[in-house]
Amino acid sequence: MKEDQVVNTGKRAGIEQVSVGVVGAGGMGGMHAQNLQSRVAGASLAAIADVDADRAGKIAGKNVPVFREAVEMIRDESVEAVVIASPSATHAELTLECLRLGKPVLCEKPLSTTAEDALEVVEAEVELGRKLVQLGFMRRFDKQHLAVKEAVDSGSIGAPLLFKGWHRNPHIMSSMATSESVVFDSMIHDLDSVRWMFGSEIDEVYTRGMSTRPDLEGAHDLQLTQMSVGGGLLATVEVYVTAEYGYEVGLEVVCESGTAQVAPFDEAVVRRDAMQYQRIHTDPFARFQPAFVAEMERWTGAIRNGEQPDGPDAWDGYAALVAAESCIASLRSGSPQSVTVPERPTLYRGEGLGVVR
Ligand code: ISE
Repeated sequence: MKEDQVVNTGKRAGIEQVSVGVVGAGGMGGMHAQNLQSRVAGASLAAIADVDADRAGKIAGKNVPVFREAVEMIRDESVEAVVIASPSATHAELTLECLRLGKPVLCEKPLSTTAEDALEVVEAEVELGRKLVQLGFMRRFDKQHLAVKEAVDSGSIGAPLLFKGWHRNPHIMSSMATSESVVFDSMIHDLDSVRWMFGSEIDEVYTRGMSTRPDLEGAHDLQLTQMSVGGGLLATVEVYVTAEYGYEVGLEVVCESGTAQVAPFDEAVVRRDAMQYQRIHTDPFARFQPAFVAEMERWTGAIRNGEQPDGPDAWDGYAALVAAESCIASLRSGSPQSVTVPERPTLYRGEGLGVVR
């Protein structure tokens, strides 16, 4: 693709298939690559980049080129749009490279490992004057989370009061062996869910935690965060990354005259031998498969139509990181911490999935 033919300015509106390059062949990158190869309408896997070429090659198969260097793949003319699913510390710099080239980018959470670096991405996009970045907050595309938000926004159960979330992984992943990585890699989803569900910024957080096993060397694998939101609402979020029994993301929003909550599990209940059984998910890929496909189709659909993405954006990625850093400060200090997010730039005030009032 010629660099002047930026797909999202409408110059190439009406393109049939968006050719997407994926950076990272690990769990998330592999899942996105496979979705692009077989589930996402209107897009295809153009290339995959990973330092482990064998791992990337296993996903790519015969016809998809494999790159060792992410930047080389991003710059390749065959790549019209980019999914970044490499280690979190590389997200901001690779997103900036996509912005420099005018290429739409779906960046997995977190946008960066610091709010400061995420702000650099926001500033680069504001400078560009149009949005190219969508963040991988896929819960916003989960049918159950959308149904809860619809019930809350409808006013049919009164004004929202309290967000109660719980987020459990069966086991800690090697890259998540610190209290900080539990916040940046896991709790970041819950912080975005609170902002999105209430359409407001988080004002204050109070995070406490415990280390449930000696081999974690003090890392808080179970954390509880209380929040005040949007000048008067409340939220509590439990994140437990060594829950063992399975993978579960729960949510209940308590409103004035009712509540809305995601169903525990959407699997059949089997009764046998005076017992009943229901399968529980063991990873996010199974639980959120439809949401991952929906977020990708929303993103590539906007590209095909020559429009800016309207999903969770770089500002959402930045604001969640500001809150995450306050959670870490609270965990360390043992006291509540305020969350100070500057005024939202005009670029991020449009209507759409990503809007937080
Ligand atoms: C993982 O990186 C994800 O993004 C999952 O959605 C989340 O539930 C999990 O806690 C993270 O480790």
